[in-house]
Amino acid sequence: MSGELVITVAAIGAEVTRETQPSLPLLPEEVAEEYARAYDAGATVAHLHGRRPDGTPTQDRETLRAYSEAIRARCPIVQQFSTGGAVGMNVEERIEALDLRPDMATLTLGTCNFGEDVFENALPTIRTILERIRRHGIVPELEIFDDAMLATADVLFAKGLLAAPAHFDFVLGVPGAAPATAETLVRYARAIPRGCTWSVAGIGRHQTPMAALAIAMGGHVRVGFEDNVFYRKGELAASNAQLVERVVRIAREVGREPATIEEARTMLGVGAA
Ligand code: KMH
Ligand code: ZN
Repeated sequence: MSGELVITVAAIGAEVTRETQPSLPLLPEEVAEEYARAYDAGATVAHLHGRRPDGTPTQDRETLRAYSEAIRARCPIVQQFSTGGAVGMNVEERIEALDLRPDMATLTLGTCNFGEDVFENALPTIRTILERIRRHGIVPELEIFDDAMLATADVLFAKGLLAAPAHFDFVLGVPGAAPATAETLVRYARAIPRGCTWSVAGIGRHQTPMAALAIAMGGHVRVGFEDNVFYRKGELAASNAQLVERVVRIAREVGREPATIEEARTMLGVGAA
């Protein structure tokens, strides 16, 4: 079975509320505690969204700075800023914190339905985000929500705007985008350019089955409250760390170990903490 497993934890998101998940971290010290516990459990990448103290989503620089510094004081987890933010944010708001030079930033390669909403990533938006990512020397993570985004990836690789090795994240099970099925995951894993790595983020009840498939296939995994607030049907997850711990148990049962922070940084092409 192939190599060490990189586990990304998406502990915050833009849509989950304290009403649906009372343990959702909002303040910098809560966020740092949540990511430090997830790191101790085996996660090596922190996918980060900003929230105001009242829970309102924001990608504002000072919020992300406070989160980033608080996390860094607790653990050397790879820090990955969202540039997706929340539906309806304008592109400048989505990328204003990138001048803090996080290790990584997401780049969604197209527009898709997102439940009742539309997650807008027209080509000019993609180009603007990619230009800012490159300007600051940040490693992109390419977010794929449906088939058309893979076609856009092909175009960007062909034009030399993206190059292997790159890391993809398949976000599967968003209502209105690609379904979280084994068929989709196998097809997507085969479709990306040679030399690239991938992870899967299964939404809601799909989180654990998608993680198990990815582990068996040699891919990597994202879990966390952003994508799923339950531990099992009818039972809320107690913490993001609890979700990471389950992934680590599944991985060890099939002969994979969670990556060390050095292994994760090397695989993703990010420098030392
Ligand atoms: N909140 C979603 C609309 C990302 O972080 O890059 C977009 C999102 C993607 O979460
Ligand atoms: Zn996100």
